[in-house]
Amino acid sequence: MVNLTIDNQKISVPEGTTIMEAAKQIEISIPRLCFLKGINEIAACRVCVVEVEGMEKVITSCNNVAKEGMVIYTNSPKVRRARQRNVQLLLSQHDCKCAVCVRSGNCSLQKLANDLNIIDLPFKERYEKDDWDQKFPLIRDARKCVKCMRCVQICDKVQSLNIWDVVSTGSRTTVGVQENKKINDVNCALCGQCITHCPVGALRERDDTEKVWDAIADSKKVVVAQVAPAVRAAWGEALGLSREEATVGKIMDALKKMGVDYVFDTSFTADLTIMEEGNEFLQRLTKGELNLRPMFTSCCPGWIRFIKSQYPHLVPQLSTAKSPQQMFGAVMKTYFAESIGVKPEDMVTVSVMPCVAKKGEANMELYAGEYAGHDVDIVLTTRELTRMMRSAHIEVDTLKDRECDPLMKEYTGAGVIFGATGGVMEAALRSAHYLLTGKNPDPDAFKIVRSPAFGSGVIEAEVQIGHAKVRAAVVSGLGNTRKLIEQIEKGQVHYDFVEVMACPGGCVGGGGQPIHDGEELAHDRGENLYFLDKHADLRFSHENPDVIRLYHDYFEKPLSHKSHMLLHTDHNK
Ligand code: HC0
Ligand code: SF4
Repeated sequence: MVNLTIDNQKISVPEGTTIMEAAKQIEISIPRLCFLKGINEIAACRVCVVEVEGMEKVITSCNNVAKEGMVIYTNSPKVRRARQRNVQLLLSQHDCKCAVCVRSGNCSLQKLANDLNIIDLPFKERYEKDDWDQKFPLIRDARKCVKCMRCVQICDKVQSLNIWDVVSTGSRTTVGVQENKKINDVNCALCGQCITHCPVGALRERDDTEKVWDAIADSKKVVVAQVAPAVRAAWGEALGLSREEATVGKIMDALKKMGVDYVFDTSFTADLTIMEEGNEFLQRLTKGELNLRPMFTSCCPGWIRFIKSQYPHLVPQLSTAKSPQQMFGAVMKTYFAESIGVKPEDMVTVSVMPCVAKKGEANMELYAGEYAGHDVDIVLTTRELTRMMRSAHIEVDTLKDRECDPLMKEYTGAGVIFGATGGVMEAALRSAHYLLTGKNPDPDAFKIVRSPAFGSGVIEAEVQIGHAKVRAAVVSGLGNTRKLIEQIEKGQVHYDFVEVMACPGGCVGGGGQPIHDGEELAHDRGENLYFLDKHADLRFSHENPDVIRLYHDYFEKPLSHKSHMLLHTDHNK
């Protein structure tokens, strides 16, 4: 143990403990900007400086360890002056137009400047400009980058893609796309993890909210929206609502108040996906199509971008099922449009997703049907949804729980858990059990595939369904996925069915969710979805009455010709 004094309090900590950690143990929170535990501990911002008695210069606390006899001050005049100066230097290379920044009110630099009582900038502002493709779903604004390196480290250490890098040298050292390339020319998965870990507004999603307002204002257009499972677990965080208050029914109410004509829950097509993908899996399992094993889930577009660029030879092993988002778009523009007597070209389909890659998925030519253009016309992130609510001056405490519209109103708990890692697998196993044995299992029979700590990596399970043994694996985070695939490729592990989600913890931890600097909330949000499933009236996708009717009235049966035309795709294209 090491004994030291911090702000006049004596403390003993294990050897190797950083000064920042030691201070935390006695409830002293040292300001920081670039620090991300275990991922970015490089003291790039120099905000976490402290004074050590006997040392002339202040030192950073995130990467210096506590030593025997140290006497430390975390808020002395010397520290305050140094910290202020360091933040002023950061501000001088940052375009401080907070009023026109998406992160205003949610920006760590803004908060620091305010907390440190910085009311003037003695340095000349000097920020870079960049020529960025504004149509790309991920937008970088070089003028706002403070070179904290978090994006570089997240993309490298957590997602294993190294899209960002330190470019140029000397005083021109900055962050940019690897090898000074254009973002379109590298293999960004669009997971958005660099956005949710950016402390300022240098990274964001493409704003598509105006397109939705235009569609709503166009009297010739019928606007039909869907809301993804994981959005319900997080939207309230941005508006100060508790988990209990922030129901999905209130999102539906808000969408209607904004002028959306019909509202649906993507959990409905999550159930439909289980019918298609579950049957496809059973076909591969029982027909012994060994060359196509393991079958990989295909609903996460970050994962699809990853497999296509990193392991193209494995693409045939993806399920051919479209994602629930795309299935819903296709069903809206066919079955639903026919039912309400609207031409598909007069319909605008909007999705609200916790994800940035869903914008890329919706834009793909692969998903432009013959009926009326793209399955999904506009994708909003959870953050964009809450911005729209604010700009529509909706008072959240006036929102009521509103059901989805008829025909595709129902959804099951199995559909809701799609939003957490392991959820797709669990939902599929529940229905596979029914399909193989004719009986429902206990709905919690396969909870082994739920991760006890979301984002901790891989979960493996061997489950018995009737006479069949299914070797399942669930993984989230692309770095974890890369490790798992390498093991599969080396023949070290063998699975029949693998669920992959690009974001740690699954969609609940998605790159389009509300941002809480440095705090990982995927676990809590996932628990929320499992709570909703536990209390749902229906917990098996195959029991969704609206899905059953959809097959009866329209698709006939899973994997029918019509299903193949509308609900499946060829990922090889
Ligand atoms: Fe997801 Fe989905 S579960 S990818 O995380 O499968 O974004 O929430 O909407 O499509 O349903 C995201 C969330 C979805 C889709 C569903 C799947
Ligand atoms: Fe890397 Fe994901 Fe950011 Fe793309 S979106 S640069 S893959 S972290």
